[in-house]
Amino acid sequence: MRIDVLTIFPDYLAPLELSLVGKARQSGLLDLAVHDLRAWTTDRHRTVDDTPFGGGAGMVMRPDVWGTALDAVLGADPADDGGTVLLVPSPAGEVFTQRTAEELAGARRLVLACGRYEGIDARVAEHYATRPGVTVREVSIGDYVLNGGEVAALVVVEAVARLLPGVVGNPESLVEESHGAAGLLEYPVYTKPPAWRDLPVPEVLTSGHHAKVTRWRRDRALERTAARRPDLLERLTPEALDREDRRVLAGLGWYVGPGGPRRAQVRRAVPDDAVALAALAAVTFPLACPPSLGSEAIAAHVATQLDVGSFTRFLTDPGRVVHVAADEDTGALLGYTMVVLGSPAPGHEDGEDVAELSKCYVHPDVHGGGLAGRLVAAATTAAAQHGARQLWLGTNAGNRRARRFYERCGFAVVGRRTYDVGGVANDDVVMSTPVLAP
Ligand code: JDH
Repeated sequence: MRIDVLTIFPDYLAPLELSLVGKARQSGLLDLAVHDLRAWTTDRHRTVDDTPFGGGAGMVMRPDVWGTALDAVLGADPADDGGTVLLVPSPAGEVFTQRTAEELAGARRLVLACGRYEGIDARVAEHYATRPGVTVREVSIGDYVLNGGEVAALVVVEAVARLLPGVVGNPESLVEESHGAAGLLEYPVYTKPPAWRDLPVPEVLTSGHHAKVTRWRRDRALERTAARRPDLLERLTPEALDREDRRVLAGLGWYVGPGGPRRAQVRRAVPDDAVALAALAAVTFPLACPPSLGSEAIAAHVATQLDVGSFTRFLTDPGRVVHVAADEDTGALLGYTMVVLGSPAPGHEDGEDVAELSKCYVHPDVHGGGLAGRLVAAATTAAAQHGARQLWLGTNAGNRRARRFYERCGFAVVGRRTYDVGGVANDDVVMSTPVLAP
């Protein structure tokens, strides 16, 4: 690849002679030249700038000087086959990303025009965009203000050069880069000594347990990304996230919807939630029923027990605690739980310290997204705060997925009961968990 950089501060580009880029240059993979823009000035003062038309502060770089310089540099190309990209660093450019670097690594030739002052007369980019074989890209290396394009040129050249075949000493590091934890920030890294200033290396890394190391690194990458780059997390697809990923994300306040990870809030329901709760219940309840149960029985239950009036009563009953999981941005309800205080398990005597988890449902679109665990945790905490020491629930005997989920939440099967749905008796298992005092 051939790279030409034009600047009024050629010394600024000296670092390009060093390290990786220098190596690529020596090996002939990269042919780099830095040019002093003032070489193409014709006046005694070697002027490159002038006052802006339309007024305003500062100076603007003259298009005539840039035109002469770029014509000379572009024209000196013996193999002009169209693979030339003219890069103009600008605070108003498209953001330069790894994707941009990958695209530019495919070009035969890059020409970087480094402006100063308030930038380069806009006609320069406009003019060269019409030149056959030249693609103009105005790029910004980030949302901060620099004094000129030189530092951006250094960034662009280093990011592109290391992608050229043979430039990076260890090509495995490039493979790992693109196929590693794609879309997540890197996990933290450690080396010797194993203890430094009272800080040990995380034990798992010295355990020799490869699978555990891989999982630990993935968890740390997820944590970092959630904390520092939630925008990256939001761009992941659901398929990119396994069960353990979802568990970790749930603990960080995220759930995985059909469009990927999103922030979810778990909160106490308010009376205003009644309409949305009834709508959610009408979707979730039928899916939790055994196939043997007729649709009329289900419809009857939904219409009489899960209607807006019922939820309004639940939400104003001091003996019930309803929690909802809601999308943090849209407010859409994703799931809910209801705890009935002072409700003894079937076949057990009254107890003020026994509560029933009478409902726990999550919208099918977000099943396996980690919300149910958070809802049960919120319900359990609320039960404890209301004096419960035992929380029980009934779940359909045929619903093994639900039973396994409650087991993971700390519930154990303690008995059976029959449960009426629309006049049809159903076999439930009864599960219970001790609740720790708050
Ligand atoms: C090229 C000159 C200096 C500074 C106007 C813009 C208020 C215009 N990521 C990046 N930041 N800055 C550059 C960059 C800066 C440059 C040139 C690149 C040529 N300058 C300059 C400020 C303005 N300013 C911001 N607004 C909020 C007005 C030019 C860059 C890159 N790449």
